[in-house]
Amino acid sequence: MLIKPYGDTANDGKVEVSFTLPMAKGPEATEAARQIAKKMGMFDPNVVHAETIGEGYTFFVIYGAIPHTVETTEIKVRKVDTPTYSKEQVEEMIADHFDREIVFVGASTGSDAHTVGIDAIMNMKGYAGHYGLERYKHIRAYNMGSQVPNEVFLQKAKAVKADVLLVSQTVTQKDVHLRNMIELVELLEAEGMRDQVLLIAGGARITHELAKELGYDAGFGPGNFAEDVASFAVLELIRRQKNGQ
Ligand code: B12
Repeated sequence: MLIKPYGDTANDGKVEVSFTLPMAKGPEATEAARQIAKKMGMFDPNVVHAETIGEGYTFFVIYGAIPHTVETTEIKVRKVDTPTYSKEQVEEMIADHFDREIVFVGASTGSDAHTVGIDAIMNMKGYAGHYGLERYKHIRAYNMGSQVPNEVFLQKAKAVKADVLLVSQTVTQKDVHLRNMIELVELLEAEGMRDQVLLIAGGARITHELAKELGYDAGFGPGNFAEDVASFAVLELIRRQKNGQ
């Protein structure tokens, strides 16, 4: 099915975009914003909001329409395809298949200072009504916080015999965090540990596809919670156990 964005009526192509221009607020800045919107492919762009956000800078919101469509039947997304179980179901699966705790070690690694994502997944109190891994029975969860060098992360993983490594990365300037993620895979391989752990990435710009490309077992972006990660990890560990891996 061919679809277009929807505003007032189906397939009218209406979209809203926002950006900042390095110009003081005024008629010329508004016209500059309109011209940028037109160059982006919008027709009938309407500057619906302009606000000074510092000397010589104006923030704009533009409403307009675009001609582009997408064919939904042709969309293919590489995604984690395991089901999500509740905390209690995950706990039961661990109890049924393992006679020990499953050990998770997580951190925001490298120079990354964003902690809220990894805390959302791991912290006892959880996030948005979803308890974190620290609260799960039969799971031992170590949250190392942020700006953890890959070497230190690896040492901890070794010391506590981690089953699952959780890497939180907010992919920022010049893709420095992608290089950091790859470096961890290389370190694990050099230590002969890559096959012994489940390596899972997450963060604002992380997709399953990107994580797989970088050599991880899975990737989880916004909208995922502890039970999504725990379900994937425990099902995968059970699968590997069955295959003698
Ligand atoms: C708070 C914040 C900060 C705080 C962080 C404080 C802290 N203690 O965490 C501070 C001020 C330090 C900061 C700094 C910077 N930030 Co900042 N920050 C944010 C902000 C506003 C919110 C991020 C957040 O907490 N989200 C809430 C959590 C819950 O969401 P989440 O991280 O996506 O996590 C979810 C999933 O992704 C997933 N998940 C996350 N991690 C993991 C890990 C695993 C293993 C799994 C399974 C799942 C998972 O689960 C979570 C729950 O669903 C965002 C903008 C925004 N509104 O998103 C920018 C943002 C992330 N920051 C950004 C930038 C650029 C920076 C700086 C580089 C800015 C600068 N020039 O200095 C620095 C980098 C500092 C550093 N060394 O890392 C950009 C990143 C752009 C990009 N390309 O991705 C953003 C998007 C802002 C923007 N629009 O430009 N930031």
